[in-house]
Amino acid sequence: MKSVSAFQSTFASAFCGAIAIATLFCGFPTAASAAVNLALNGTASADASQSGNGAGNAIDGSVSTRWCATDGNTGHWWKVDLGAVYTLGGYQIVWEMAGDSYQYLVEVSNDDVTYTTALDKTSNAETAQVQTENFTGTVKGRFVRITVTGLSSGSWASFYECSVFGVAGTTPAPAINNLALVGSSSSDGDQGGNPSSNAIDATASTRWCATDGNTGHWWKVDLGAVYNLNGCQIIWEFNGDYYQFLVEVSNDDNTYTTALDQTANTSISNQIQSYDFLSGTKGRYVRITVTGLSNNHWASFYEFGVFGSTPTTGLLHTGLNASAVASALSVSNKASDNGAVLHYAVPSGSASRVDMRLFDLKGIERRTLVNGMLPSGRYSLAFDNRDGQGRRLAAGTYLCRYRVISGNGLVDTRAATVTVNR
Ligand SMILES: [Ca+2]
Repeated sequence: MKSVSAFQSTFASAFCGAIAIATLFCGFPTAASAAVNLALNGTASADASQSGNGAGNAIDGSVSTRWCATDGNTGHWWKVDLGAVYTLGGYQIVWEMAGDSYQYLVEVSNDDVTYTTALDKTSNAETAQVQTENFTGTVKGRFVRITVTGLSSGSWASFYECSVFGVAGTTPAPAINNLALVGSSSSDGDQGGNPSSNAIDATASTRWCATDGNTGHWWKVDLGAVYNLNGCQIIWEFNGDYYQFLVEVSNDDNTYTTALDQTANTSISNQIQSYDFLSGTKGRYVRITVTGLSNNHWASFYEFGVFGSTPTTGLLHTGLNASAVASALSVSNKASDNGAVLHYAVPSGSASRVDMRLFDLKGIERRTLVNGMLPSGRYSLAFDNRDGQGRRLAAGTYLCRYRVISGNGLVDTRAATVTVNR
Protein backbone atom coordinates (compact mmCIF):
# COMPACT_ATOMS: atom_id res chain seq x y z
CA MET A 1 0.00 0.00 0.00
CA LYS A 2 1.39 3.38 -0.86
CA SER A 3 0.61 6.86 0.39
CA VAL A 4 -0.91 5.75 3.65
CA SER A 5 -2.83 8.64 5.12
CA ALA A 6 -3.82 8.97 8.75
CA PHE A 7 -7.31 8.06 7.68
CA GLN A 8 -6.11 4.83 6.16
CA SER A 9 -3.68 3.86 8.88
CA THR A 10 -6.40 4.20 11.50
CA PHE A 11 -8.18 1.40 9.77
CA ALA A 12 -5.12 -0.38 8.44
CA SER A 13 -6.09 -3.85 9.55
CA ALA A 14 -9.57 -3.59 8.12
CA PHE A 15 -8.24 -2.24 4.85
CA CYS A 16 -5.69 -5.03 4.59
CA GLY A 17 -8.63 -7.38 4.47
CA ALA A 18 -10.31 -5.29 1.86
CA ILE A 19 -7.16 -5.20 -0.23
CA ALA A 20 -6.90 -8.96 -0.10
CA ILE A 21 -10.47 -9.10 -1.30
CA ALA A 22 -9.66 -6.70 -4.09
CA THR A 23 -7.74 -9.37 -5.96
CA LEU A 24 -10.73 -11.65 -6.20
CA PHE A 25 -12.90 -10.37 -8.97
CA CYS A 26 -12.47 -13.12 -11.45
CA GLY A 27 -16.09 -14.08 -11.96
CA PHE A 28 -15.43 -17.73 -11.26
CA PRO A 29 -18.45 -20.00 -11.25
CA THR A 30 -19.43 -21.81 -8.11
CA ALA A 31 -17.68 -25.14 -7.84
CA ALA A 32 -17.51 -27.86 -5.27
CA SER A 33 -14.76 -28.07 -2.67
CA ALA A 34 -13.91 -24.41 -2.68
CA ALA A 35 -12.88 -24.28 0.93
CA VAL A 36 -11.20 -27.62 1.44
CA ASN A 37 -7.69 -27.32 2.80
CA LEU A 38 -5.68 -29.54 0.46
CA ALA A 39 -2.54 -29.14 2.57
CA LEU A 40 -4.01 -31.17 5.44
CA ASN A 41 -3.50 -34.33 3.41
CA GLY A 42 -0.17 -33.26 1.97
CA THR A 43 3.46 -33.77 2.91
CA ALA A 44 5.51 -30.83 4.12
CA SER A 45 9.25 -30.23 4.00
CA ALA A 46 11.62 -27.30 4.40
CA ASP A 47 15.21 -26.36 3.67
CA ALA A 48 15.84 -26.27 7.40
CA SER A 49 13.68 -26.78 10.48
CA GLN A 50 14.34 -25.92 14.09
CA SER A 51 14.26 -28.88 16.46
CA GLY A 52 10.69 -29.36 17.70
CA ASN A 53 9.30 -27.05 15.02
CA GLY A 54 9.28 -29.32 11.98
CA ALA A 55 7.73 -28.59 8.58
CA GLY A 56 4.78 -30.91 9.29
CA ASN A 57 3.64 -28.66 12.12
CA ALA A 58 2.34 -26.19 9.53
CA ILE A 59 -0.17 -28.71 8.09
CA ASP A 60 -1.40 -30.45 11.25
CA GLY A 61 -4.55 -28.34 11.65
CA SER A 62 -3.36 -26.82 14.91
CA VAL A 63 -2.35 -23.25 15.67
CA SER A 64 -0.38 -24.31 18.72
CA THR A 65 2.32 -26.03 16.63
CA ARG A 66 4.47 -24.26 14.06
CA TRP A 67 7.27 -24.63 11.56
CA CYS A 68 10.36 -22.53 12.21
CA ALA A 69 13.61 -22.16 10.26
CA THR A 70 16.93 -22.80 11.97
CA ASP A 71 18.00 -19.17 12.13
CA GLY A 72 16.79 -15.63 11.57
CA ASN A 73 18.10 -15.39 8.02
CA THR A 74 15.94 -14.77 4.98
CA GLY A 75 15.85 -17.20 2.08
CA HIS A 76 14.48 -20.17 3.97
CA TRP A 77 11.71 -22.09 2.24
CA TRP A 78 8.88 -24.38 3.24
CA LYS A 79 6.81 -26.42 0.82
CA VAL A 80 3.91 -28.81 0.70
CA ASP A 81 3.33 -31.68 -1.73
CA LEU A 82 -0.44 -31.89 -2.28
CA GLY A 83 -0.11 -35.36 -3.84
CA ALA A 84 -1.65 -34.38 -7.18
CA VAL A 85 -1.96 -31.36 -9.43
CA TYR A 86 -4.86 -29.10 -8.43
CA THR A 87 -6.24 -25.82 -9.70
CA LEU A 88 -5.45 -23.56 -6.77
CA GLY A 89 -7.67 -20.76 -5.53
CA GLY A 90 -5.52 -19.35 -2.78
CA TYR A 91 -3.91 -19.97 0.56
CA GLN A 92 -3.84 -18.83 4.15
CA ILE A 93 -0.83 -18.47 6.42
CA VAL A 94 -1.01 -18.08 10.19
CA TRP A 95 2.34 -16.44 10.89
CA GLU A 96 4.14 -16.81 14.18
CA MET A 97 4.11 -13.13 15.03
CA ALA A 98 1.13 -10.79 15.01
CA GLY A 99 2.02 -7.22 14.05
CA ASP A 100 5.12 -8.08 12.02
CA SER A 101 5.21 -8.04 8.23
CA TYR A 102 6.70 -11.02 6.45
CA GLN A 103 7.91 -10.76 2.87
CA TYR A 104 7.75 -13.93 0.82
CA LEU A 105 7.34 -15.54 -2.56
CA VAL A 106 4.70 -18.19 -3.31
CA GLU A 107 5.65 -20.56 -6.12
CA VAL A 108 3.97 -23.64 -7.54
CA SER A 109 5.29 -26.64 -9.43
CA ASN A 110 3.97 -29.81 -11.02
CA ASP A 111 7.24 -31.73 -10.64
CA ASP A 112 9.12 -30.13 -7.74
CA VAL A 113 11.80 -29.06 -10.23
CA THR A 114 10.42 -26.15 -12.24
CA TYR A 115 8.66 -23.57 -10.11
CA THR A 116 6.68 -20.58 -11.28
CA THR A 117 5.58 -17.59 -9.23
CA ALA A 118 1.96 -17.79 -8.09
CA LEU A 119 1.99 -14.67 -5.93
CA ASP A 120 4.79 -12.24 -5.21
CA LYS A 121 4.58 -10.94 -1.66
CA THR A 122 8.20 -9.81 -1.50
CA SER A 123 6.99 -6.25 -0.89
CA ASN A 124 4.32 -7.31 1.59
CA ALA A 125 3.61 -4.69 4.25
CA GLU A 126 0.56 -6.33 5.82
CA THR A 127 1.01 -7.13 9.49
CA ALA A 128 -2.04 -9.29 10.15
CA GLN A 129 -1.07 -12.62 11.70
CA VAL A 130 -3.63 -14.51 9.63
CA GLN A 131 -3.26 -13.65 5.95
CA THR A 132 -5.65 -15.07 3.39
CA GLU A 133 -4.76 -14.54 -0.26
CA ASN A 134 -6.37 -15.31 -3.58
CA PHE A 135 -4.49 -16.32 -6.70
CA THR A 136 -5.42 -14.36 -9.80
CA GLY A 137 -5.57 -16.06 -13.16
CA THR A 138 -5.19 -19.81 -13.44
CA VAL A 139 -2.71 -21.29 -10.98
CA LYS A 140 -2.13 -25.04 -11.02
CA GLY A 141 0.32 -27.18 -9.17
CA ARG A 142 1.10 -30.09 -6.95
CA PHE A 143 3.84 -28.42 -4.94
CA VAL A 144 3.42 -25.07 -3.21
CA ARG A 145 6.59 -23.43 -1.92
CA ILE A 146 6.86 -20.42 0.38
CA THR A 147 10.25 -18.69 0.40
CA VAL A 148 10.63 -16.04 3.09
CA THR A 149 12.52 -13.14 1.55
CA GLY A 150 12.18 -10.50 4.24
CA LEU A 151 11.66 -10.37 8.00
CA SER A 152 10.98 -7.81 10.68
CA SER A 153 13.73 -7.34 13.24
CA GLY A 154 13.76 -10.32 15.60
CA SER A 155 11.35 -12.45 13.55
CA TRP A 156 12.34 -15.78 12.05
CA ALA A 157 10.71 -17.57 9.12
CA SER A 158 7.95 -19.34 11.04
CA PHE A 159 4.23 -20.02 10.76
CA TYR A 160 1.67 -22.02 12.65
CA GLU A 161 -0.26 -23.18 9.64
CA CYS A 162 -0.37 -22.93 5.88
CA SER A 163 -3.66 -23.88 4.26
CA VAL A 164 -3.94 -24.35 0.49
CA PHE A 165 -7.32 -24.19 -1.21
CA GLY A 166 -8.19 -25.54 -4.63
CA VAL A 167 -10.16 -27.96 -6.74
CA ALA A 168 -9.37 -31.06 -8.74
CA GLY A 169 -9.28 -30.91 -12.50
CA THR A 170 -9.35 -27.84 -14.66
CA THR A 171 -12.39 -26.11 -13.18
CA PRO A 172 -11.42 -22.58 -12.15
CA ALA A 173 -10.95 -22.41 -8.41
CA PRO A 174 -13.41 -20.19 -6.55
CA ALA A 175 -12.25 -17.05 -4.82
CA ILE A 176 -10.44 -17.49 -1.53
CA ASN A 177 -10.49 -14.49 0.74
CA ASN A 178 -11.99 -13.56 4.06
CA LEU A 179 -15.01 -11.34 3.66
CA ALA A 180 -15.55 -11.32 7.43
CA LEU A 181 -12.48 -9.13 8.00
CA VAL A 182 -14.35 -6.01 6.91
CA GLY A 183 -17.63 -7.05 8.48
CA SER A 184 -19.07 -6.32 11.88
CA SER A 185 -19.68 -9.04 14.43
CA SER A 186 -22.06 -9.68 17.30
CA SER A 187 -23.19 -12.57 19.48
CA ASP A 188 -25.81 -13.55 22.03
CA GLY A 189 -23.26 -12.81 24.75
CA ASP A 190 -19.52 -12.24 25.16
CA GLN A 191 -17.35 -13.31 28.04
CA GLY A 192 -15.46 -10.37 29.50
CA GLY A 193 -12.22 -9.82 27.58
CA ASN A 194 -13.29 -12.09 24.72
CA PRO A 195 -15.61 -9.95 22.54
CA SER A 196 -17.17 -11.14 19.29
CA SER A 197 -14.87 -8.86 17.29
CA ASN A 198 -11.85 -10.95 18.33
CA ALA A 199 -12.98 -13.55 15.78
CA ILE A 200 -12.54 -11.15 12.84
CA ASP A 201 -9.30 -9.37 13.79
CA ALA A 202 -7.00 -11.71 11.79
CA THR A 203 -5.14 -12.57 14.99
CA ALA A 204 -4.85 -16.18 16.11
CA SER A 205 -4.25 -15.31 19.76
CA THR A 206 -7.48 -13.39 20.45
CA ARG A 207 -10.82 -15.20 20.59
CA TRP A 208 -14.54 -14.84 21.05
CA CYS A 209 -16.02 -16.79 23.95
CA ALA A 210 -19.64 -17.24 25.06
CA THR A 211 -20.73 -16.32 28.58
CA ASP A 212 -21.02 -19.90 29.85
CA GLY A 213 -20.45 -23.51 28.86
CA ASN A 214 -23.97 -24.10 27.59
CA THR A 215 -24.81 -25.02 24.02
CA GLY A 216 -27.04 -22.83 21.86
CA HIS A 217 -24.84 -19.75 21.87
CA TRP A 218 -24.46 -17.94 18.55
CA TRP A 219 -22.02 -15.57 16.89
CA LYS A 220 -22.63 -13.77 13.62
CA VAL A 221 -21.03 -11.39 11.16
CA ASP A 222 -22.65 -8.77 8.95
CA LEU A 223 -20.67 -8.70 5.69
CA GLY A 224 -22.23 -5.38 4.65
CA ALA A 225 -23.65 -6.69 1.37
CA VAL A 226 -25.02 -9.90 -0.09
CA TYR A 227 -22.32 -12.16 -1.51
CA ASN A 228 -22.08 -15.52 -3.16
CA LEU A 229 -20.61 -17.57 -0.32
CA ASN A 230 -18.34 -20.54 -0.91
CA GLY A 231 -17.53 -21.65 2.61
CA CYS A 232 -16.07 -20.81 5.95
CA GLN A 233 -13.10 -21.46 8.14
CA ILE A 234 -13.07 -21.66 11.91
CA ILE A 235 -10.09 -21.63 14.26
CA TRP A 236 -11.53 -23.15 17.43
CA GLU A 237 -10.17 -22.57 20.90
CA PHE A 238 -9.09 -26.17 21.32
CA ASN A 239 -7.37 -28.66 19.08
CA GLY A 240 -8.32 -32.34 19.30
CA ASP A 241 -11.85 -31.94 20.66
CA TYR A 242 -14.91 -31.81 18.46
CA TYR A 243 -17.43 -28.98 18.22
CA GLN A 244 -20.96 -29.37 16.87
CA PHE A 245 -22.49 -26.40 15.09
CA LEU A 246 -24.84 -25.01 12.50
CA VAL A 247 -23.94 -22.22 10.06
CA GLU A 248 -26.81 -20.24 8.61
CA VAL A 249 -27.01 -17.27 6.26
CA SER A 250 -29.50 -14.46 5.81
CA ASN A 251 -30.05 -11.46 3.56
CA ASP A 252 -31.99 -9.49 6.19
CA ASP A 253 -30.86 -10.79 9.61
CA ASN A 254 -34.36 -12.15 10.04
CA THR A 255 -34.89 -15.24 7.90
CA TYR A 256 -31.94 -17.63 8.06
CA THR A 257 -31.27 -20.70 5.94
CA THR A 258 -28.76 -23.49 6.54
CA ALA A 259 -25.40 -23.22 4.79
CA LEU A 260 -23.56 -25.95 6.73
CA ASP A 261 -24.80 -28.54 9.21
CA GLN A 262 -22.19 -30.03 11.53
CA THR A 263 -24.59 -30.70 14.42
CA ALA A 264 -23.74 -34.42 14.34
CA ASN A 265 -19.97 -33.97 14.07
CA THR A 266 -17.94 -36.17 16.39
CA SER A 267 -15.05 -36.99 14.07
CA ILE A 268 -13.54 -33.68 12.99
CA SER A 269 -11.46 -32.23 15.81
CA ASN A 270 -8.82 -30.11 14.08
CA GLN A 271 -8.45 -26.66 15.56
CA ILE A 272 -8.55 -25.15 12.05
CA GLN A 273 -11.55 -26.38 10.10
CA SER A 274 -12.54 -25.35 6.57
CA TYR A 275 -15.86 -26.21 4.98
CA ASP A 276 -17.77 -25.69 1.78
CA PHE A 277 -21.21 -24.21 2.08
CA LEU A 278 -24.17 -25.81 0.37
CA SER A 279 -24.21 -25.00 -3.33
CA GLY A 280 -25.87 -21.71 -4.19
CA THR A 281 -25.44 -20.17 -0.76
CA LYS A 282 -25.78 -16.38 -0.75
CA GLY A 283 -26.14 -13.95 2.09
CA ARG A 284 -25.09 -10.87 3.96
CA TYR A 285 -25.29 -12.25 7.51
CA VAL A 286 -23.47 -15.45 8.50
CA ARG A 287 -24.39 -16.95 11.86
CA ILE A 288 -22.86 -19.91 13.65
CA THR A 289 -24.75 -21.57 16.50
CA VAL A 290 -22.78 -24.01 18.65
CA THR A 291 -25.10 -26.93 19.30
CA GLY A 292 -22.76 -29.40 20.95
CA LEU A 293 -19.52 -29.30 22.95
CA SER A 294 -17.03 -31.92 24.07
CA ASN A 295 -14.70 -32.17 27.04
CA ASN A 296 -16.46 -29.38 28.99
CA HIS A 297 -15.32 -26.74 26.51
CA TRP A 298 -17.21 -23.51 25.88
CA ALA A 299 -18.33 -22.05 22.55
CA SER A 300 -15.17 -20.15 21.60
CA PHE A 301 -13.05 -19.56 18.51
CA TYR A 302 -10.05 -17.47 17.54
CA GLU A 303 -11.20 -16.66 14.02
CA PHE A 304 -14.24 -17.13 11.84
CA GLY A 305 -13.53 -16.58 8.15
CA VAL A 306 -16.07 -16.41 5.35
CA PHE A 307 -15.07 -17.25 1.78
CA GLY A 308 -17.06 -15.70 -1.01
CA SER A 309 -17.06 -13.63 -4.13
CA THR A 310 -18.50 -10.47 -5.48
CA PRO A 311 -22.23 -10.41 -6.06
CA THR A 312 -23.29 -11.07 -9.63
CA THR A 313 -24.10 -7.40 -9.95
CA GLY A 314 -22.39 -4.51 -8.23
CA LEU A 315 -19.09 -4.10 -6.52
CA LEU A 316 -17.87 -5.27 -3.18
CA HIS A 317 -18.87 -2.36 -1.03
CA THR A 318 -18.59 -2.45 2.70
CA GLY A 319 -19.52 0.00 5.42
CA LEU A 320 -17.24 0.15 8.41
CA ASN A 321 -19.84 1.86 10.59
CA ALA A 322 -17.61 4.53 12.01
CA SER A 323 -19.17 7.66 13.50
CA ALA A 324 -18.30 11.36 13.28
CA VAL A 325 -16.23 11.58 10.13
CA ALA A 326 -15.43 14.22 7.55
CA SER A 327 -15.87 13.74 3.84
CA ALA A 328 -12.84 11.98 2.34
CA LEU A 329 -11.62 10.01 -0.65
CA SER A 330 -8.39 8.08 -1.07
CA VAL A 331 -7.24 5.21 -3.26
CA SER A 332 -4.90 2.33 -2.46
CA ASN A 333 -3.45 1.33 -5.81
CA LYS A 334 -1.61 -1.98 -5.87
CA ALA A 335 1.48 -2.49 -7.98
CA SER A 336 1.60 -6.26 -8.27
CA ASP A 337 -2.01 -7.34 -7.88
CA ASN A 338 -5.04 -6.23 -9.79
CA GLY A 339 -7.65 -4.09 -8.17
CA ALA A 340 -7.36 -0.81 -6.32
CA VAL A 341 -9.32 -0.26 -3.13
CA LEU A 342 -11.21 3.02 -2.86
CA HIS A 343 -11.68 4.39 0.64
CA TYR A 344 -14.25 7.07 1.20
CA ALA A 345 -16.14 8.66 4.02
CA VAL A 346 -19.66 10.00 4.18
CA PRO A 347 -19.69 12.99 6.52
CA SER A 348 -21.49 13.13 9.82
CA GLY A 349 -25.13 14.10 9.84
CA SER A 350 -28.13 12.58 8.19
CA ALA A 351 -27.76 10.08 5.39
CA SER A 352 -26.35 11.48 2.17
CA ARG A 353 -26.55 10.48 -1.45
CA VAL A 354 -23.21 9.31 -2.72
CA ASP A 355 -22.39 9.51 -6.39
CA MET A 356 -19.04 8.01 -7.32
CA ARG A 357 -18.07 7.44 -10.93
CA LEU A 358 -15.03 6.34 -12.86
CA PHE A 359 -13.83 8.29 -15.90
CA ASP A 360 -11.01 7.66 -18.32
CA LEU A 361 -8.51 10.44 -19.01
CA LYS A 362 -10.54 11.56 -22.04
CA GLY A 363 -13.34 12.38 -19.64
CA ILE A 364 -15.58 9.54 -20.76
CA GLU A 365 -17.56 7.95 -17.96
CA ARG A 366 -16.76 4.24 -17.73
CA ARG A 367 -18.67 3.12 -14.71
CA THR A 368 -20.95 4.22 -11.88
CA LEU A 369 -19.26 2.90 -8.77
CA VAL A 370 -21.71 4.05 -6.11
CA ASN A 371 -25.05 5.79 -6.46
CA GLY A 372 -27.31 5.68 -3.45
CA MET A 373 -28.14 6.84 0.05
CA LEU A 374 -25.57 5.92 2.67
CA PRO A 375 -25.32 6.62 6.39
CA SER A 376 -22.35 8.51 7.77
CA GLY A 377 -19.27 6.35 8.10
CA ARG A 378 -16.13 5.11 6.45
CA TYR A 379 -16.38 2.73 3.53
CA SER A 380 -14.12 0.80 1.27
CA LEU A 381 -14.83 -0.48 -2.17
CA ALA A 382 -12.77 -3.10 -3.95
CA PHE A 383 -12.61 -2.26 -7.62
CA ASP A 384 -12.66 -5.16 -10.07
CA ASN A 385 -11.06 -3.32 -13.01
CA ARG A 386 -14.22 -3.62 -15.07
CA ASP A 387 -16.37 -1.05 -16.82
CA GLY A 388 -20.11 -0.64 -16.50
CA GLN A 389 -20.72 -3.42 -19.02
CA GLY A 390 -18.50 -5.88 -17.15
CA ARG A 391 -15.61 -5.65 -19.61
CA ARG A 392 -12.07 -5.51 -18.32
CA LEU A 393 -10.64 -2.02 -18.61
CA ALA A 394 -7.34 -1.44 -20.38
CA ALA A 395 -4.36 -0.90 -18.11
CA GLY A 396 -3.72 2.70 -17.25
CA THR A 397 -4.80 5.62 -15.15
CA TYR A 398 -8.43 6.53 -14.52
CA LEU A 399 -10.13 9.21 -12.52
CA CYS A 400 -12.59 8.57 -9.71
CA ARG A 401 -15.01 11.41 -8.97
CA TYR A 402 -16.74 11.32 -5.61
CA ARG A 403 -19.73 13.52 -4.80
CA VAL A 404 -21.73 13.78 -1.61
CA ILE A 405 -25.21 15.28 -1.94
CA SER A 406 -27.46 16.03 1.02
CA GLY A 407 -31.06 17.23 1.01
CA ASN A 408 -29.77 20.77 0.53
CA GLY A 409 -27.60 20.04 -2.47
CA LEU A 410 -23.98 19.27 -3.21
CA VAL A 411 -21.92 18.95 -0.04
CA ASP A 412 -18.54 17.96 -1.39
CA THR A 413 -16.81 16.76 -4.51
CA ARG A 414 -13.42 15.04 -4.64
CA ALA A 415 -11.29 13.15 -7.13
CA ALA A 416 -8.45 10.66 -7.08
CA THR A 417 -6.60 8.61 -9.65
CA VAL A 418 -7.13 4.86 -9.95
CA THR A 419 -4.53 2.58 -11.50
CA VAL A 420 -5.70 -0.42 -13.46
CA ASN A 421 -3.13 -3.21 -13.81
CA ARG A 422 -3.43 -6.14 -16.17
CA1 LIG B 1 0.22 -26.06 13.22
